Amino acid sequence: MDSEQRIRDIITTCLSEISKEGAFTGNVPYFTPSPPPKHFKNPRITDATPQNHLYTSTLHHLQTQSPQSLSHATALHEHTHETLHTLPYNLIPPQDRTQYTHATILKACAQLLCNDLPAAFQTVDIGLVMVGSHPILHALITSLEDLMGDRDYTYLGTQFPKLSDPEPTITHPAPIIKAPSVLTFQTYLNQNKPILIQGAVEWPALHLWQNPSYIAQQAGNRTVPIEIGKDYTEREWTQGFVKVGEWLEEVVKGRGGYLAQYDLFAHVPQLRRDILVPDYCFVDDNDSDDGRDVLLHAWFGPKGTISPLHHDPYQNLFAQIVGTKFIVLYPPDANVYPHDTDLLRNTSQVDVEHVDSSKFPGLEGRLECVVRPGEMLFIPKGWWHYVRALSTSLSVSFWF
Ligand SMILES: O=C(O)CCC(=O)C(=O)O
Repeated sequence: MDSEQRIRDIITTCLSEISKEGAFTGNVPYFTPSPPPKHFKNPRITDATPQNHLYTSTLHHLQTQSPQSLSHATALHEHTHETLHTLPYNLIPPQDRTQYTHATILKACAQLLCNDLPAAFQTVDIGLVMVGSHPILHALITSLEDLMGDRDYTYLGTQFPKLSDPEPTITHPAPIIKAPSVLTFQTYLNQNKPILIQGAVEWPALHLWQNPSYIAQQAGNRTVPIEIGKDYTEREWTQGFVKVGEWLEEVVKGRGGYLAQYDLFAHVPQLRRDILVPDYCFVDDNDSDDGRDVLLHAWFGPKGTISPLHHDPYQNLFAQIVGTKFIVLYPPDANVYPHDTDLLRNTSQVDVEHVDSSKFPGLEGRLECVVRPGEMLFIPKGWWHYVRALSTSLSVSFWF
């Protein structure tokens, strides 16, 4: 089949799939937007008329294969994108997310109609970053990847830079254990104590991810969010998007942003095959629901990335795959001088590598370790943790 026919087929399939979900067309429940929360008054949320009109006109232009579909789809996409930003993420009604997803698909179809395959690919990929995961977006990205064909990434080489910062002297070592049974692990979890687990990570990733060109073959074309700047408490810190292949080009030169706290595995399912959720995540935890999900995050970056001392509301198994990281921990009740703004209340003001004890006295309960490939640190819920990459580093955390 020629590529023009394939593009026409992709567009037809997309239009048919989104019409089944009916996010704009009055197929309840999506049509009537739910009222915004009481404290939030934004007329855009309640007035769905412009986007329903834009949807109808975009659809018409796509069905008649008119190039005008692009301007209509772009306007619809912008409209739904703005709606997403009128509320904090957890308050966005599901239908708003679905409308944004459908607008993303329509815009990509219009870009395909204009023969701009790379732009269509980018539109769908950023859509996936915004909404997490959606079956039509995944299917579309797979079809577009097939159309784009393979790229050769061998120029990235087969190894990440070996350069490392010197390892800090460990004065308060975290306890270490070799591949404990799940029952033994349970005793640490019950005591709410961190433990460095050796020999428990035996996944394909431990071998495959040492090679940057392998990662690029799986994900080189994909767009992911990236953090730029020293750490998230600094004024000049910002976020952006980058293609994994371009980001790897920087990382193999020892620089680049931090692909941090991102579910790369929902975004690029090929990489998910290289890792396993540890059995330890399923031990009995009185605090959690039985049917809980384990949240996976990638933390991929060059030497020198820093996550300042902070805590999270989850148990965490933090697995190191490539390179080394220096981690400092303090217990949940330690006096760590959190910031007093809402946004940074879970983050300490203390620079734990240069503690100024005249400014921040009484800091107690410190533990430290260096995590190496194949090791996994258990960070119990509420424990404060600081993380600095001593070399190029790829880690995966499992929050449960
Ligand atoms: O590796 C990092 O930079 C931070 C990891 C972290 O904070 C976490 O897993 O919760």
